[in-house]
Amino acid sequence: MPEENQILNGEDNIPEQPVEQIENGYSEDSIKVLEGLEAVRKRPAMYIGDTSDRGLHHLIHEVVDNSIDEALAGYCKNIKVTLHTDGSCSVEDDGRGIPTGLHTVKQISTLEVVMCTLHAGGKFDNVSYKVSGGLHGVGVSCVNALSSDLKVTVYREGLIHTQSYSRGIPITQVEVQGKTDRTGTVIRFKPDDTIFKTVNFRFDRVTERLRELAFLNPEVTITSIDERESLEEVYHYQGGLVDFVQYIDELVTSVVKPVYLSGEEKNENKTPTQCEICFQYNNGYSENVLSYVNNINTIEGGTHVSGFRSALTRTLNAYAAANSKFNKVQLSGEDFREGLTAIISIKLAEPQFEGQTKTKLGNGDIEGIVRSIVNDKLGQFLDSNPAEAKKILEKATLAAEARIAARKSRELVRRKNALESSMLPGKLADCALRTPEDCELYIVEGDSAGGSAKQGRDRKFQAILPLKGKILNVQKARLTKILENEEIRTIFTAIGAGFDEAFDVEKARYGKIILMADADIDGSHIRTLLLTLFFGYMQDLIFRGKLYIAQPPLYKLKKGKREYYAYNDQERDETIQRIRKEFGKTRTVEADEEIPDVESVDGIIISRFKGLGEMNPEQLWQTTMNPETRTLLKVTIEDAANAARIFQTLMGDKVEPRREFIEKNAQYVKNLDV
Ligand code: 0RA
Repeated sequence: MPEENQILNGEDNIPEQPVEQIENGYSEDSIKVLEGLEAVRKRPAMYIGDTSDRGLHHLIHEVVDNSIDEALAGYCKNIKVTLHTDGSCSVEDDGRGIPTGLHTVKQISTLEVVMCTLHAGGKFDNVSYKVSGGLHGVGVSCVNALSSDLKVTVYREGLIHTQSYSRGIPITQVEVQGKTDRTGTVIRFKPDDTIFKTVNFRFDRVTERLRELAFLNPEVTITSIDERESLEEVYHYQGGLVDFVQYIDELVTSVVKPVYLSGEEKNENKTPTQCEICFQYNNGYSENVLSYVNNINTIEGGTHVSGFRSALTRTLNAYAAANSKFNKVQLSGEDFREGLTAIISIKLAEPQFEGQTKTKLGNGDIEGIVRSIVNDKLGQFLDSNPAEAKKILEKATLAAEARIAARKSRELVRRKNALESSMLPGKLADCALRTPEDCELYIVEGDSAGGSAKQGRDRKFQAILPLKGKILNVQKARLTKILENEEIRTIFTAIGAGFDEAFDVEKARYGKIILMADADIDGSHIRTLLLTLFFGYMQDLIFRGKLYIAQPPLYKLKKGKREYYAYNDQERDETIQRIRKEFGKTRTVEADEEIPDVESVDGIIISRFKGLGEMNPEQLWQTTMNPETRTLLKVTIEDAANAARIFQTLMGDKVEPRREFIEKNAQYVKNLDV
C-alpha cells in the first residue's frame, strides 16, 4: 500500500510509444513536434501535477480554460462540458474556433500545431487575459498527449474542420466536413488509461470548478452534462461575484448586504487591468477571503489581496474618524476582518505568480491599483449607504473590544508559557528524535485510542497527543475564547510554531501532523473541527503539505489464525474472495450482499471496527501507523472556495442545513480534497 495517495512520478511504467507518424509523410518539423509531446507522456506529473484523480480532472480544466480565454477575449458565451458513456469528455464552446489556416513556420495546419505542439495553445494576439498556456495552463496539446483518442472539431470561416489523434499523434489530416454558420471548438478526448491511475471522471469534481468559473465570468453560461447518470446542470450567474459571496455564505447569517466594487486601470497599448471585489459580513468571527487572478485561485494571496486589505482598513477607519459615533475605540485591520467574506477577482495581461505553490500574485503595481479602486468606490458606497456603514462599524467596534480582551488573555498564555519555559503539555507523549523532518505527531481522538497509539507507536519518531472529546469550534469563537480552550492550547504548544499571524511553519516540531479519529460521524466532526483550526490558525502547515489524515481500517477479517484488514466495502469483498480462493472455495459474493457487524461466512469472521479504541496497540500500529503499511491522506486546499463553503456549512449557525449536510456527506472530507 502506498504511503501517500499522491504524485507517483510516471518514470517507470511508461508505455512504449508507436512512432508510426513517419509513414504518414509528415515533415521533419512535425516529428520534432511529436517529440515534444513524448516528454509529456514520459513525465505527465511535470505537466499536470500527478496522474491520480486530480491530474485526470486537470485535463478537463485545461480544455475549459482555453474556452474561458475565448470568453475573456469577448468571443465566447457558452461552454458545454459532457461526460460521455464511453469514458470520454467533450468540451464545446462558441468562441472563434482554433485557427485552421496554414502555419507559416511549420507549413502545416495551425490547428495541428496548436493540438500537437507543447505550449503552442495560447493566443497569438497578446492583448488578452490568459488563463491557459500560461504558468498554470499547459495547453490543449498536453491533453492530447495524455488521451488515447482525441477528436477536435472547429467551426470557423463557414467550414467544419476536424482532426483526430491518438496519444497526441494525428491519425487523420485536418479535414473539411462541410459548411456551417457557427463558430467554435469541440474537443472530445478519452484519457489514456495506461497513464492515469483512474480514468473515471467524477461529475461533482467537474462541476465544482465550472460553477466557480460561472461566478467569476457572469457573461458565460456553462452547461455540464453527465450522460452516464443523465445529469445536467446549467451555471449562469448574472450577479457574478455578488452571487458568489451569497453562495459561500448561504448557510450563515449575514449582517450587511454584499458590497460590490469594481474598477479598471487603463494603460497605453496594454490590456486594461480589471478589478472586481465583492464582500459582506456575517455574524461569525472568521475571515474568508478568496482571490482570483484571471480565474486562477490565488490561494497564497498576493498584491491584490494586500491592496484590498489595506484599503478596507483605511477607508472604514477614515469613515469612522469622520463620524463621532464610531471613534471611541481605535479600530485595526483585524477588526474589519471578523466575519468578512470577500472575493477579489483581477484580470490582467501579464500576471506573475510566486510563492510555494505559485499561487501568489507578484505584480507590484496591482497593490496600488486595487487600493485606489477600493478607496474610491468603498468611500462612495459608505457615503451613500449610511445604514450599511453603521452596521459594519458597529460590528468592527465589537470586534475591537473583543480583541483588546483577547490581547490580555494572550499575554496571560504567553506569560504562562514563559514560566513553564519549554514545558510541553503533559498529555503529549513526545518522540525521541529532535529532527522535525523525521518526526510525526498523531493527534488522536479519545484517551483510549490515545493509549493504544502510545503503546503501538515507534517512539523514536512518533509522538502522540490524545484529545479529550471535541475541541472548540474556532469558526464560532473569538481568539480570546480559543486561547482559553485547553485542548487547543495543547495543540499549539505541542506543535510549537505559534498560531494565527505569528505562525511560523519553520518552527514546527514535526514534519507530519496526522489527525486520527474514528471513521464515523463523530470522528468526522472532530476531524472537521481540527481541520478548521488548522485552516484558520496554522494554514501554512497545509500549504507545506504537512497535515495528514490517518486511514484506519473499517473491517477485520479472520480465517483461522490469519488476519486481514479492509479499508472500505470494496476491499472487504475483495478480501473475502481472496481468502476463499486461498482456502479453495469459489462461491462469489453478490455486490449488494449485506454483511452485518460481525458475521461468519465460510469460516471467515468479519468484524467491523467501530472505533480506533477497539484496536489493540499492535493492530493500530500495523494498520494505521506503520509507515510501511499505512495510508495517509494529505490535506490540501486546492479548492478553497469549496472548502470555505463547507466550513461555513459545518460551523455556521444554521442547524438544519448542517445536519442535512453531515447526513448526506458522512465522508465529506473528500470534498475538501484531502
Ligand atoms: C489559438 C488562437 C486563437 C484561439 C484558440 C487558439 C482557441 C483555442 C481553443 C481551445 C478550446 N477552444 C478554443 N478556442 C480558441 C485565436 C483565434 C483568432 O485569432 O481568431
